[in-house]
Amino acid sequence: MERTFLMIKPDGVRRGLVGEIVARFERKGLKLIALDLVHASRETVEAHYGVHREKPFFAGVVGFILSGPVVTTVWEGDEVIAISRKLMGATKPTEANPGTIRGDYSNSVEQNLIHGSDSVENAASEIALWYPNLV
Ligand code: D4T
Repeated sequence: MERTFLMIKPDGVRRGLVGEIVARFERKGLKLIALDLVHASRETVEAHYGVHREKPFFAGVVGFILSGPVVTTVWEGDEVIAISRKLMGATKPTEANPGTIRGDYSNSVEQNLIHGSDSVENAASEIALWYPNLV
């Protein structure tokens, strides 16, 4: 059974979209196994976006994630990584289809409401980073 790490970013919390976003994954039939509202530490967020350390948007995205509380979650299900990325929609606002979370609610590449693991390897390392005690 596959697992993924999904995080509702500060814009989603500020805009009151937590329930709406969580509901979409629940209705799809994915199983929620962890959920927390947290003020993340800089150390954790920099590690989370570590692969983007050299990118021009690195400081901006880290600062944005630190700008308010986030909702961290872990989900389980067959093909949960690919399914949840479909429900999220593309990163670029011009490519996020209507009916997806980003397509329906975001017009910003940075303030795009949600993060989701994009591979089995990244899901494992992100779950280990945010939920070191989850077995
Ligand atoms: P995350 O990792 O947040 O789920 O986003 P994606 O997987 O959809 O997109 P990504 O890895 O390409 O980008 C990581 C993160 O950086 C922000 N970002 C991205 C940004 O602020 N400016 C940019 O130009 C890009 C490409 C948004 C997501």
